[in-house]
Amino acid sequence: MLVYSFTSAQQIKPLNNANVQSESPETLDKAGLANQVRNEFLHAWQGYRQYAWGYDALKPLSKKGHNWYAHSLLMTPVDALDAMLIMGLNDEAKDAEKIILDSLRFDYDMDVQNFEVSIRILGGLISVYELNGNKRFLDLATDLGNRLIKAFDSPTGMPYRYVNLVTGKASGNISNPAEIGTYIVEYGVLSRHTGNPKYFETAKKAMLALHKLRSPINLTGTSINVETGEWMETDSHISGCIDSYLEYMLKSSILFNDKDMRELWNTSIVAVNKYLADTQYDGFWYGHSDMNTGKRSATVYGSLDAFFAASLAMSGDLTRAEKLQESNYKMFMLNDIEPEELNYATMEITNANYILRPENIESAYYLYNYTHDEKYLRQGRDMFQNIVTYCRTPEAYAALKNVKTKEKRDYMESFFLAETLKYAFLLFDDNLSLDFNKVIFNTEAHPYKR
Ligand code: DMJ
Repeated sequence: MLVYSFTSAQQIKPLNNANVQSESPETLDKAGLANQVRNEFLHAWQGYRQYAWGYDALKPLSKKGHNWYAHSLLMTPVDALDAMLIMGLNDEAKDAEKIILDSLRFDYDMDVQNFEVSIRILGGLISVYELNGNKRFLDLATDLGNRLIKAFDSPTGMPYRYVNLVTGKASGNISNPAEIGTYIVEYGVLSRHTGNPKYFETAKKAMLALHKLRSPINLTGTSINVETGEWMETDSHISGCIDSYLEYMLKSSILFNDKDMRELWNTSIVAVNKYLADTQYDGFWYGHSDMNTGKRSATVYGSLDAFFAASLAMSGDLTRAEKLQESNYKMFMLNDIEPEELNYATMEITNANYILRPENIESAYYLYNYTHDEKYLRQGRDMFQNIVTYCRTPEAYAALKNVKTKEKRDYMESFFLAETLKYAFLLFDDNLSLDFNKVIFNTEAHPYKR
């Protein structure tokens, strides 16, 4: 395995793994690394700025813009703006603020995915409002919230997956726990700022409805009908489709001091640790099991699952969090870049994509804050530097189709700016641009004051 150490803003010096592990903490140049992350953020942003300005996202290889729907919702500028404010990129922030205030609107007759628009756009607008105090961002957030909330108009109170921004017509009755239970943080903060409790109450009602439908052994499955409450897929895990439902139980219990949400977390985490945690192979992992029987169905784990070390640490379970972060790092370094999914029993890759996901660096950031152990700084540095090595393009950053061949894919997700580089920056930032203990991040890394 090859990792790299930055000796100056642009100069990369290869190190071997043995050197990295035995390196003394003093040699870590945190300020230099924070500056390096900031420079790479600028590089990625400038690529978007030059080739995709006004679009939702950049296609970095074809150097074009891409919209998710018929009209742009300015996904990248909205998602990235609070990172610019945190990193002190004031000119870029002004530029992004201007395009948002001049042209972001939601009165388009189009169906949008409730979950993605909520965590990225609603979540981003609210955190920008908290950071810059400009009420026009809160007005935009409130307008969007009033359109999205119509998705919750189902017989169970669990939201549909899609909603039309103009008509309010919802669709997509087969959903999943993540797309049902990842609203309470944004909606709760929106309620706090508007004084209208309906957002928080609606999001909480959906989580409670879903929790009621858990199995007798307190697990949830992968997909469910929001009209009937019938489970469509009973596979249980901590990965995509379930992940942020668990995360939001814990985060909302802390952010709003909500005892019901704490109870949801307490009930769920016991079952997750009993039926999904797996220590029988080399390391500590969370696999898949049937939600009704608890029987192991697959020994797979991936880049999305890596968020869970952060949640465990936040819940106070540092023992499991640290063990899981060891596995996270091992997964990342297996091929220098983490795969979307691997079989932890054989260490074979089962999905070789890397779409610039943040969760592994996010967990290193949380672990560093809770333990102050410098090994998490080194983990973050190695992961960040490998991303620079393999995903950087002359214009911006690109996802990888295959972490073995390192073949690039023509897409740069907005969460690369909103999350991956923000967490990397905060991990190294000594100026405390953001005090970890005073905020709760939504699942897209948008911070809200506690
Ligand atoms: C982000 O949009 C969010 O972190 C979400 O909760 C999961 N997936 C991506 C990043 O991987």
